[in-house]
Amino acid sequence: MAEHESLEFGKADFVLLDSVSLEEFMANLKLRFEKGRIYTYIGEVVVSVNPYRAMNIYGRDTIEQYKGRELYERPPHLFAIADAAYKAMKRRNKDTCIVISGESGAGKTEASKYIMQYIAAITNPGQRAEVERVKNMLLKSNCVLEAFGNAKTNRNDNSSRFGKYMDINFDFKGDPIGGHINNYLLEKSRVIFQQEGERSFHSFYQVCVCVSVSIDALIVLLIHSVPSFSPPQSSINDGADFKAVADAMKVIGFTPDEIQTVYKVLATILHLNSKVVAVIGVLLATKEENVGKALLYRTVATGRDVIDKQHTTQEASYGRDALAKAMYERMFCWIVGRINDVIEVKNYDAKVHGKNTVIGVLDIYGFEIFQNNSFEQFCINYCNEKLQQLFIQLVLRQEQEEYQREGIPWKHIDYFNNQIIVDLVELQHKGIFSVLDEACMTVGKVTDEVFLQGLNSKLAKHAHYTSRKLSPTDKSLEFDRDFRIRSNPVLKMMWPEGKLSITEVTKRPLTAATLFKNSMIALVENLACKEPYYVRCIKPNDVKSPLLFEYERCRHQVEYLGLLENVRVRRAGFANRQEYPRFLQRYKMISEFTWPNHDLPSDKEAVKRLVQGCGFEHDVAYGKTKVFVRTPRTLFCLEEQRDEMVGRIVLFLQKVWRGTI
Ligand code: AD9
Ligand code: MG
Repeated sequence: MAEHESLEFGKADFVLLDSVSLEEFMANLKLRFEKGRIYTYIGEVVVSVNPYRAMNIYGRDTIEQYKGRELYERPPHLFAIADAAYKAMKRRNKDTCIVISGESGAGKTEASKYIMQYIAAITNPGQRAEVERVKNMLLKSNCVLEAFGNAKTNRNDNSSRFGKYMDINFDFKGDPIGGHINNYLLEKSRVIFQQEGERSFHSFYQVCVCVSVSIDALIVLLIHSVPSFSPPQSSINDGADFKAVADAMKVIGFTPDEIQTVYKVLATILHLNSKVVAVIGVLLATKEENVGKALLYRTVATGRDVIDKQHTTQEASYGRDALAKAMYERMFCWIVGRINDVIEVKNYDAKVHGKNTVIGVLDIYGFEIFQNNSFEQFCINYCNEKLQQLFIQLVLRQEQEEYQREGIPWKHIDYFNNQIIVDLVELQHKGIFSVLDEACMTVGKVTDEVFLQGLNSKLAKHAHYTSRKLSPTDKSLEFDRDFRIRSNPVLKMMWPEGKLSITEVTKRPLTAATLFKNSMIALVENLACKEPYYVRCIKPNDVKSPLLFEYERCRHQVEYLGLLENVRVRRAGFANRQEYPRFLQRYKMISEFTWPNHDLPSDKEAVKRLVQGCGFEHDVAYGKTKVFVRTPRTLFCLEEQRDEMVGRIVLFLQKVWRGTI
């Protein structure tokens, strides 16, 4: 008996549980975790529990076992989902996406890297040099982005502090030819503040521990003269990581000047935090007075003129912090942009090469609650709510709606519709973001109180709103517009704006909240038009232990991820559905009634005859426009028969060509 069918390791698919209850679900999850089986299916969804130890299940031999195989043939694995997404893309020309969700530290980023490694390993059998180059860059980009966008938090030593969506583009052969990265709201407040036990972004520590000759002697000196910057103890090897990142940047194609400038910006930010204006002048090759001006004045519009207005002491220190944050954010976005320059597909001619399809991989920052939560935590958690809503929409609601539309008998299954939470945050005029925008537009002083009053007056009656005190709003947009650097060409790319005109100064920039909301809406729209595959990550405990399965902690995640509802819908439903003409097109060769063409009154009738002939009637339902297949096994049998027939037909044709028939 194959391992995934053995009871010793529990059920490989939650759909196969004897009865669907939370207790049974949890017992199976726990048993599998304890037996080192970290992956379990719900149909095509992979549930993953972070093992917190190195697992010997990602090597070349394992990859070979999953390559080209159907989902149910092997024990559950990320590779099977990656393969399913790849096959859908290659066989059916579909754009697909893999959405990885779960709370902070649950294993999303690791999963996304294994998925990318798998795709890299199974493609380009012809070893084309250009494709190998692209693959190498896509993989190396992770290393660079993690250095600048990840940090140690109390929940995760390598926590993603930005959201990442990466498209991998494939040519008609199914080989990767490029990619594109979208990044979402970097948690830039980390540059100036970290909670007890946490760190700033890895890049700062890497640049600090390194005394490498690869950095200008002057910069090294200046970095080491930063007062009061000693990284907290951690298991992270910043020295080794520094070398890996520097190497990855070189491979991707960052020039020596660009790399040096990145170090300069890091050093500048470190110094900004220590208030040394003169040093910054040297690092950024800008006049000392410019630095002083950027920190002590802001550009405002009076009538038809633009003037520089001096800050109060408090404003100036706020401005300094805002500048440090903005510099880091701009550098980060520039790095992403540079990577995109290199990996983006150029000159692809669809007429010559066929459709260029994509697999998108989404790895966002996980849901988190700290003791003090800033605007960024709010955005991170909103993003998670939005993705949960997409999951509900695609997996649960659409599934049920389709059965109703197609006239298939169906018993409705209740689930929590997350839309109400998403609306609370993003609804025009009434949502939290709108209230925040309004508060920011209030003439005079924008205070927390104005915002809180707005929330209380607009949302008091909302079932999911509780009033509380919130942290200050982010004003960095106002400050970073004022900082203009002219002498360093790389820095100019990070600050492309020239001198601000009157219209630009008076124009109200979109708030960070609105920008984020818009980017999330666009993200969800983009995901919704692709064929989605899901990885649902669970964090077994809060102490990073490979042995501990904290029952309550896991149960909570199973509940809020809606996994039980997922099992119920899946059990009641059908694994696969296809429109009649499409189904016929794929399988018509396996029945004498349909090959090469049928003479029945409709495609639906023809499909019925085909299915009858194969003896699968009990496992199939006929909708108005589609045929529904309940279990994947039936589909595999159809696929096998098809393969066999296609093989025979090819053999026959070869004989005809050779003239032996
Ligand atoms: V966050 O929302 O970015 O804070 P993630 O991304 O969900 O979070 P991450 O993938 O970074 O979590 O995993 C956290 C840590 O768990 C890793 O650094 C590993 O030490 C550990 N981990 C996660 N997945 C695996 C795995 N498949 N095998 C071994 C793992 N260790
Ligand atoms: Mg992560």
